[in-house]
Amino acid sequence: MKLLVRAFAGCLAAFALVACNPTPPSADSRYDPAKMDLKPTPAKLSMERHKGPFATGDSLNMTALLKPLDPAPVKVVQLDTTHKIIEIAPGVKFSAWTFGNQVPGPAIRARVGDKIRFSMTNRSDETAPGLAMTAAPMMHSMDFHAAMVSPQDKYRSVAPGQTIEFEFTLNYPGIFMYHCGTPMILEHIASGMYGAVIVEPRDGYPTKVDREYLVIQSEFYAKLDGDGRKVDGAPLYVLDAERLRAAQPTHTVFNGSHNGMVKNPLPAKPGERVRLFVLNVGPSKTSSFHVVGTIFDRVWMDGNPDNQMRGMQTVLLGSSSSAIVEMIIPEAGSYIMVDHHFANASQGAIGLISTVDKPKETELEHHNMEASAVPTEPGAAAAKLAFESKCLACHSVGQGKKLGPDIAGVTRRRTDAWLTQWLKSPDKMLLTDPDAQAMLKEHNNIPMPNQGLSDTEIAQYLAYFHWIDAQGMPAPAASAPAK
Ligand code: HEC
Ligand SMILES: [Cu+2]
Repeated sequence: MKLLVRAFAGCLAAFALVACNPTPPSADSRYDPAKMDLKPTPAKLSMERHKGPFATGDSLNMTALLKPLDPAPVKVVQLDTTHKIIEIAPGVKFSAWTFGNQVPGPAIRARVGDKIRFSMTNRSDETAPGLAMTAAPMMHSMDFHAAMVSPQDKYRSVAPGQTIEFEFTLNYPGIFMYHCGTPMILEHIASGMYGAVIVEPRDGYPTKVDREYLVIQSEFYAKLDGDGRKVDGAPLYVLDAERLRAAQPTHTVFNGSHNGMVKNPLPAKPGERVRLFVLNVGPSKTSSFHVVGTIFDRVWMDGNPDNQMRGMQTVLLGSSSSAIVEMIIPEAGSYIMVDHHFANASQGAIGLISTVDKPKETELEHHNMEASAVPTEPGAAAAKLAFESKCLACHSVGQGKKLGPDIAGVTRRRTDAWLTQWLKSPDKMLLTDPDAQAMLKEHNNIPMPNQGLSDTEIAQYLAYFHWIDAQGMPAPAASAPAK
């Protein structure tokens, strides 16, 4: 009986909900296919190449700082493909393929109902200033997730020197990825060919904010060039196809650079409401996007306010997923954007929203600093990359103690033989070596896990450590006793 009554009451409540909150007709009509443009005109291909700038259009945004919406109902956008060297981390000069000559490519900002009139010349065969022929000219294409068009017509691959033009109307609001879709797609994306289209709802967003920024997460898979080529004296890095297929990035970054926006934080003032447009490009990793020190008041999945969640700590973004997150900056401070998959954050997916211009680096516990140059000796350079992906979670270079000691000065306090022993089997050393035991005690009895390193890798780490200590970095205050 009791059950019956309860069921009946539930029914009433459900009925009341439906009765009081009918879906407004306007909500339906926003998604009415009859009102969408599903008949784009065919793409045009020509041999007339664009000259001059690689990206033009009033709706384009080149940095994290977003311009307000350009009101023109037709957005004319030119994004050409180039091959150029970009710096993904201090000293890591990577042979990239781009849209609009930057990685990520420029972001298009528009609104539902706008038309995008797009054109692209494949300029991968050019050697303009700033471009380098480290990658052969090749086919490229453009795939807009914001469009509803035939992929075979609009997203076809175009040869070096060819220009493709097509138009489409924005039917849905959101933050949409664009990328090159030429096989191997994975290689084209990992080489830098991606960007974002921000599509506002027809009537704009339902909230007002003080700041708007774009944050794009992506992975790089870099290795030293097999031919030992150099750029301005620094070693050239190229795509590591093996790591790419194994989904083992060397760098995971925001807006194309390691620790992007740490040195130049996104400004905000206490009490302000900040809207971040976050896109995870991947190509192969998920982002657990979080901002240390505040809570996402609103999260609009895929950037559409109809997909709203409130009071979120973290937003989970698969490859090519996005979200608009809005938060209040409560008090003065530096609020740390991270991928809370900390293995990704330790590869450089870190940035700041800060109430001060230049926050002190030592105040940023989540910040993984590193030496600003790169060793020229290939073994040491390989170890630096490996160190950044495997060791930075527990060690810093010149930024003080983390779980383990600061590595700066380690070759002055230990002999090479001792370090070799340690890296080969820290577990055994902790059983037998008094200096290792003292170090363990100093580090809250947290033993360093055996890293399973080969003899070659160990020799490379030693070369890297010697290189660090040759840079003249001051030894940190709290370090292990000298040996
Ligand atoms: C999970 C945390 C962790 C990781 C990952 C880690 N270490 Fe350590 N490391 C430690 C700790 C903790 C110590 C201090 C000794 C102890 O407590 O076992 C240490 C000590 C060391 C030392 C000795 C430092 C000194 O001052 O004598 C070296 C060298 C070192 N680690 C290198 C590395 C390298 C290279 C890697 C990556 C391949 C690495 N560690 C990865 C935690 C870690
Ligand atoms: Cu491409």
